[in-house]
Amino acid sequence: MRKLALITGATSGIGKATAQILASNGYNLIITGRREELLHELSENLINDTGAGVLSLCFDVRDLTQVEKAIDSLTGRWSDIDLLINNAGLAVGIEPVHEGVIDDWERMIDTNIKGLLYLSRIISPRMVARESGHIINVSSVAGHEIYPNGAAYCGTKHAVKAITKAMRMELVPFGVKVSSISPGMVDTEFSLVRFKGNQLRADNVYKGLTPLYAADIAEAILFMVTRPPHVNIEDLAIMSTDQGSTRDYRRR
Ligand code: NDP
Ligand code: 8X3
Repeated sequence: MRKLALITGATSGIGKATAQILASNGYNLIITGRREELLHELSENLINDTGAGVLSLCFDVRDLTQVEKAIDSLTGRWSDIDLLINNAGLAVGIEPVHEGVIDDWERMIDTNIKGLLYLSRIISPRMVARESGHIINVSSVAGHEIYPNGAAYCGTKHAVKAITKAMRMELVPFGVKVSSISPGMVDTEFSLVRFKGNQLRADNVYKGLTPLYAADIAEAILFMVTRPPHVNIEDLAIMSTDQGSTRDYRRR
């Protein structure tokens, strides 16, 4: 029988690639994001290409009412989620704290931290009741390292690391796995969002090096979810060969 995964932020990048690989490897999916037309397009493609059952839910993870309404609407075969992937997230802005844009900070904190907590709060009780399930939080190298002009974003990903560890301790008694994955630079819409639509600045991030691609992270997530029941990957850190740290790159 196919397992059921819910992926936040499946309209693009890592979330979309993860949806594709999980649908091809025996999962039914609930895909979520704010861009409804992209969800529909992905849903149709996944159903046609893989035969997976796919349901799309359009909501903003920052809005608790929307999150509750969406998850409460799940019934029957869509209600018992085996795998929650808290992937929706963003960096926005690249200013030092003394020039920081408060709205940018609020977007990052509300999405990367509060959204992840909302989804986990609403979905984990059913996992606890069934004494099975797996939650994977998409963290970052920015949850392990810090860099100037990244105070708020690095802060959110350090928070994801702390939340993941605490959640793991809390859910161990119920046989629910909690993991995180911590990628370095991945070529997605991430930089376009960080630079507020400035394509040139976004392209420069990946110039002269080979970054990770979303499919690389999706493959790692597939590895994490296909470990035997007694194995839980605590955190999987993954960098491109051309990246040494958040500040060291090999560019040619
Ligand atoms: P993308 O910008 O390509 O994808 C981000 C996804 O998050 C989109 O599907 C977007 O969907 C969704 N999203 C953003 N805000 C919200 C919101 N408020 N409500 C619901 N969905 C939201 O970036 P990535 O794929 O790279 O990012 C995915 C995760 O990976 C993030 O948590 C990011 O921090 C992390 N990460 C990325 C790295 C990178 O270098 N790319 C490196 C390390 C970690 P929509 O716009 O439709 O709502
Ligand atoms: C994204 C990677 O180095 O831009 O999480 O913070 S980095």
